[in-house]
Amino acid sequence: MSSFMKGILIVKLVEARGLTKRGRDPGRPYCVVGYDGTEVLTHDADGVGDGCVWNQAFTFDVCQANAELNIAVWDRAGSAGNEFLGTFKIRPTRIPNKVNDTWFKLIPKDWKERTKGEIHLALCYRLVDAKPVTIDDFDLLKVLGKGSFGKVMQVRKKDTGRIYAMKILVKDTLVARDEVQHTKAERHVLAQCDNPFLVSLKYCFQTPEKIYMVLDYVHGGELFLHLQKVTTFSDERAKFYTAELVVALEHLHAHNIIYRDLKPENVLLDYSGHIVLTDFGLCKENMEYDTQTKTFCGTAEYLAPEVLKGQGYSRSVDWWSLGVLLYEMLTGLPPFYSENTNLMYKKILYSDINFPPNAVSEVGQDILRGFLKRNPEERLGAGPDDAVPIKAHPFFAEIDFDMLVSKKLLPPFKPHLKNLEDVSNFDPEFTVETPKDSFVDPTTLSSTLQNEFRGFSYVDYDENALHQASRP
Ligand code: ISQ
Repeated sequence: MSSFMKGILIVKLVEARGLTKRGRDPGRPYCVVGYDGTEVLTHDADGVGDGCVWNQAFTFDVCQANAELNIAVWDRAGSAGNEFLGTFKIRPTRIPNKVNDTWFKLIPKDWKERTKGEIHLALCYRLVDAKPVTIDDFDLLKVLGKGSFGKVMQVRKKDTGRIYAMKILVKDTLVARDEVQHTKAERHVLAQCDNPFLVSLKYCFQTPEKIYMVLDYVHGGELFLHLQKVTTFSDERAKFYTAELVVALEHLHAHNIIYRDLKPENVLLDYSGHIVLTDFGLCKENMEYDTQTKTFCGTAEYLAPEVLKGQGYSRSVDWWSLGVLLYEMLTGLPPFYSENTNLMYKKILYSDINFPPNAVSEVGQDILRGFLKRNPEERLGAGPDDAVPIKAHPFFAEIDFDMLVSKKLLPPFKPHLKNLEDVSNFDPEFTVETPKDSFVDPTTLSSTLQNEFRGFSYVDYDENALHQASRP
């Protein structure tokens, strides 16, 4: 993550050979190319068999050392309009201007599958001028969401054409709502964490009036919207999302961070249907497993009883919220839901968990009773081993967590998208708006308060020195 431009990676998908699925040539193979959280698509290949050609190049912003390039090949003419043909991952070298022209063998996502074929790629890393990134480097495309803090927009970086989500926060509002600490926490958490299921921060910069965070654009929209469409998810689908969330929360906890705001609105689906956790504004940093905090925050339906009571709480509050979310995915409503907030609080504190008939399997009920233990010390995941006993619960018996962490399990659902700028998975209430970086009166923030925002624009001095050194 940076406030400076560093380099670009040019990836050319040239051609494929030997692609087969169940003994036949695929009809319309295309590739999903992912680099450091950004995903793009090739067009369908010209020709089939060994004459399968794309000759299509993409440019990615390089913001992070050592990011992975993921290629997944699909057949649009395959079963259900989308058949998986194979994948591979590499970490492109960063030797400036060296073209790496190689064939890569496709591997399956699942040991039971058979994949065949190779993909011809040409890769080249280039340094770019180390000039600071500003709002002028982006075209504003759509509004994706709005809150009291500011808004999130879909943007296109003008030089590389890559699509990102930009969160714009107004400093005055952050100060007035006492949100400066939360925003700082978000900035630090995003900069610290590198996990496939956590949104990644690409650039961060500021003006005297605003903070700008440029994040991965997550195409599939909120899990909430997908759940609303179908009311409940199948056991398999709910299990898959819960397992990916276990890995995301485990990663935050390993960095001594409590997430505290797990709810379907903060869980997005990426292009392929994997989960991406966003919105780290409520994260509490520096929390060892037995450290307690007292701040009252989070969303009513998902609040753990100890938070409601104003008692100290620890990272096991996240396992409670995950239990609420899993219950909601399986039954359509949170376990203690009421339209009356006071009644809902009472239910969270005192009611038994009830399961609608036939909605939840025996093992499902068992793991939910573990997550929803009122005594935080008895809760599943409460001990120093954190997620270890959760992953070992029979509910997750079919999940291979090693495969899951490396995103090798095929998601049970793939969001529908017309193209990579498609915002149909976001709320039309926002996306119909004309996007603009609205004018804010030149701020009257005192220099002491401005100082509070000092850490936001991050300069990687080593990288900077590299750019300077490489100039003629
Ligand atoms: C990324 N993509 C789409 C929407 C988002 C909202 C908040 C944070 C990140 C996002």
